[in-house]
This record gives sequence, C-alpha cells and structure tokens, in this order.
Amino acid sequence: LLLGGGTAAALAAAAPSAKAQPAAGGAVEAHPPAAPSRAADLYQQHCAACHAPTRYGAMGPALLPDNLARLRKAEAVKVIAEGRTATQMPGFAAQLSKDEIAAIADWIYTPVTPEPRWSDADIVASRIQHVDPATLSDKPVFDADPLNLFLVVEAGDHHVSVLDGDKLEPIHRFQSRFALHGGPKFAADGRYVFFASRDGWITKFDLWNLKVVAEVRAGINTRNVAASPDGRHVAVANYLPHNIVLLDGELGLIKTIEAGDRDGKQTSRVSAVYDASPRQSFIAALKDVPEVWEISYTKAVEDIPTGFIHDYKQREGSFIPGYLNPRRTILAEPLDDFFFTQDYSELMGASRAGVGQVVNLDVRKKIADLPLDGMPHLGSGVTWEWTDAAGKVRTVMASTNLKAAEVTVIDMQSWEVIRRIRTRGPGFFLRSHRSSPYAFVDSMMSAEARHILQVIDKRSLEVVKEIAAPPGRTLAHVEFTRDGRYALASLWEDEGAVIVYDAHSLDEIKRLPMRKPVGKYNVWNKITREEGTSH
Ligand code: DHE
Repeated sequence: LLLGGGTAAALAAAAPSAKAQPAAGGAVEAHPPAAPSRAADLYQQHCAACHAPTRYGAMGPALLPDNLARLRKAEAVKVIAEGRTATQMPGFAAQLSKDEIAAIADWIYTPVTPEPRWSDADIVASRIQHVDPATLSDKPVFDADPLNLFLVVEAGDHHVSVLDGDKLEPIHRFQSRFALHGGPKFAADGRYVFFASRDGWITKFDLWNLKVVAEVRAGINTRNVAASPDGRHVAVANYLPHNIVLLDGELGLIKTIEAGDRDGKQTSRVSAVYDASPRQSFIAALKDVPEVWEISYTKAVEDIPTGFIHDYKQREGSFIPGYLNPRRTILAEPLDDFFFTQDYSELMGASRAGVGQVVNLDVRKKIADLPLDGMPHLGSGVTWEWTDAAGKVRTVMASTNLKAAEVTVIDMQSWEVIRRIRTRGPGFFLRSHRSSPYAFVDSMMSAEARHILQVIDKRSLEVVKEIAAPPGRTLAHVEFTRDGRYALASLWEDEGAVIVYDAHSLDEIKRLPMRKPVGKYNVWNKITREEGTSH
C-alpha cells in the first residue's frame, strides 16, 4: 500500500535505494496495537510489505499521523481504493470492501503505541552506500558549467532534474526519495549536495558524477537538512523523534541531540536547522520550547572569523562550549521561522502566531521586536541595498506573508517596516538576484491569484508587472541563473513546466516540461549565498 503521492519511480525513488535498502523500520521491533484490530490485521496483510509492519515506511512512505498531516483522510481513502497513477501503489477496491478501506484509513491516522522511536542504532543500520567513492571522477563528467547547474525538485513523480544553466536544458534526471522538502544544501565547491525527505531520508548526491553516493534515514518525520561548506558536517532537524541528528560528510552518524528545554522538563520538535558558515555553526529553531540553539562544528577558535566568541577566547586553550553541543539563547516564546543577516550575527524570527523578533546570536538575546502581522514567512526573505528618497542607502530585507497579501520590507538597521507592498494574495516565495532590479513574488496561498507572479521593482518598491498562467494553475518559486540574466519559475502542475523568463525584458524564453516542479536551486547562487536567494 503506497500512499502519499509517490510514483513507482518515486517510491522506487527510493530507487537507488529500493533494492538495496533495509526496510526502514525493519531494524526496530514492530509495535502492534494493544488489542489487535481488524484494521491492523488488514494493514499487516496488505500494506506492511511496502510501508513496514511498524508503519514507519519502507519502500513506501511512513503511515503515521504526523507524516500524513498533509494528506486529507478522504484523499487517503481514495488512494487506497484506486491506487496512484504511475506509482507502485495499487488500488485495493477489488480486494477490500468500502468499510475495510475506511477502517485502514482510520487506523493509519491513529498514533502507534508505544511512541515511534528511531534510535542511533536504527540510523546506523539504515545507511546505504550506493557507490564506492574511489570509483568517482574528480572532474565533472559533462561539459556544462558545474557552477551554473540547477537542481529542480519535481514532486509530481519524486525526481530531481539537473539543468545546464547556460543552455537551459536538462542534462540528467534521477529518482529522489519520497517527498523531499526544503532546499538541497551544497558543499562550497558545488560538487556534493544533500537532500532531505519528509520521511527522514538524507541523500548525498555527487553533482560532478551525477550519482547518488549514500543515503541514511535520520528520522521518521524530518523538516530539513543543513551542511557545512566543507561538506563534512550535516545537521538534520526532526519533528519525530524530537532531535537534531549530526552526521559526517559520508552520512555516518556523529551523534543525536535530544531537543528540549534546559531543565530537561520538556522536549521539542525541531522546526529547521540552518548553516551559519561565517560562525562555523548550525542554528536550530525549536518549535515547542522558547530557545534558539547554536551548535558549532569547529573546535578551533581561529576558524571563526567573526567576533562572537570573544568571551570564550579569553579562556586558555579553550574549546568552544557549543562544539557539537547546543548553546542556548533563551527567548520569551518559541520562534520557528528564521532569516539571517548576511554575517549571521543576527536572526529575524517569527512565531506561527505572527510575533516577530530580532535575536543577536553573540549576546544571545532578543534585541528588537519586528512589527509584523499575519503569518510572516521570513524564510522566504531576500535582501538588497535600497536608496531612500533622501538618498540614504539602507540594507533592506523583504519577505512574503502566508496570511496577508503583502510583501513586507524591513530596514535591517532600525528593524522598522519601511513598506508594505500590496500583492494579489498571500505568498510563499520571494526571489531576486544582486544584478537584477526585480524581485518575483507569488500569491500561492490564494486560490484566486495563485496563477499570478508579480514583479516588484527593488528601487521603487512597487509592483511593476504581472505574469499570469491560466487561472486555476499555480505559478511560483523563482530562481535566477548564475549571472542573473534569466529567471526560472515553476508551473506547479503535475504536467507542469519550468518557465524561463528574460530577467530584464520579463519575456518568456522557453518552457521545460516537468512533473510538478517545486523548488529549483542554482549552484552558484547557493554556494556564494547570493543576497537574492535562500541559503
Ligand atoms: Fe516548506 C523550505 C517550513 C510547507 C516547499 N519550508 C522550507 C524551510 C522551512 C519550511 C523551515 C527552510 C528549510 C530549508 O530550505 O532547508 N514548509 C515549512 C512549513 O512549516 C510549512 C508551512 C508546513 C509544513 O508542513 O512543513 C511548509 N513547504 C511547504 C509546502 O507545502 C511546500 C510549498 C510544498 C512541499 O513540497 O512541501 C513547501 N519549503 C518548500 C520549498 C522550500 C521550503 C520548495 C525551499 C525553498 C527555497 O527556495 O530554498
């Protein structure tokens, strides 16, 4: 029983893995319900082979309430009855009655008892080495500029396409794990890249050899992954278990850190983890406790160019206290969506209730309130230098709002809102490039306007153009080429496309057919931490 939108591919998306992988969840004991029910029996009979007896997922995705949170139960019933086109998920309408299907659907939305566990031993046992690194070429195996490649995550059939950013053509396509989420994270030379799936799989891909090198399942319900620029430290944020997993560059386990408050009274889901390379550390957002964590991945004080460790530098032969351990900044309330200043000394954080705050990571304190409403999506933020009417140049940050139809522009020195740019509807992603006068914003959260991309002039802070797909479609998530000349947007449909626009004339140049392209990521923009894109 393969639920959740995978394709055969996707599931085999597990592909490099599908053959070789130990059934995820197979490494742990099954947890049958206390009183085995008919639904549980049916599950074991029809579903367990692909989704694991534990429901932790194997070749098919995990079927646990948290993992299914994004799938309505009525949709699950339909998938069980009819299967999913182009996937290995067959329909069971001929074998099971309507009541039996409904019972299975109900059952997979109930928690398993005891609570799911994913131990260090499970992580280690799940690791798969797909290729021997010694057999890999140390030069790209293609002619395209390796620093102007794009990765396009295609959620329709759980694939990733690799585009040549000069010719704007695909050069490779491979099956990914089921339901990737968050941006892939590149090591500094652009060769290795790390992906995270919502089911906890971390994939290391070699862009020069176009091969999946290794995979490991770091959690059961995962948010995202971060990687140090040298690719030797990888951090994974998990909702389930409540922890952060630290891996080495080969995806070997370094350690897990249980997330929770400093008194050990309450554990917490981890909303996301970010690489703060100027500080040589990972920064983690905790969802359930009011703390921000910083975990250093270097012991050497000299490795850290910023002054943030001045207080520790005084200590003879000191190791940084946060080396592979959390240093806590205590807040008044949890913040779980972050945007960082370019040197990572300060972060802007928002709670899901819309409270915005600025936290200084050196003094480890809140230093300002952000006057935001709705549900700011600071993670979509971009920055640029803006000249005001009086000729004063300021660094500004702009981000979308998941509940309000606006792009909010904030002065990064005074932390004041300097403009609220009205948009067609609440938006998800905002994107620009240093060389472009424009920023592109979607209205993805609005049923009426999600087909419209709006173009904001970064000088006037006005919307100057709209680009529309047919109503009912979704047009969202832009990424620029390395030189900023072209902007690529997703026609976010199962039979969708990446549409290439001239970033100056805003004319459409070409379309590349894709299966529900979600995010796209340009190597150069990511490794140089381009100010107009996510990091
Ligand atoms: Fe995302 C990035 C959180 C729902 C597509 N999303 C992120 C990041 C966070 C986040 C913290 C930054 C991490 C990173 O890139 O390493 N996303 C959340 C949520 O809390 C939310 C609202 C609810 C949830 O269930 O997780 C959510 N996200 C979605 C979606 O529904 C999207 C549109 C489709 C999907 O595939 O899940 C989605 N999120 C994305 C994408 C990025 C992302 C494409 C990377 C953007 C980038 O350009 O870097």
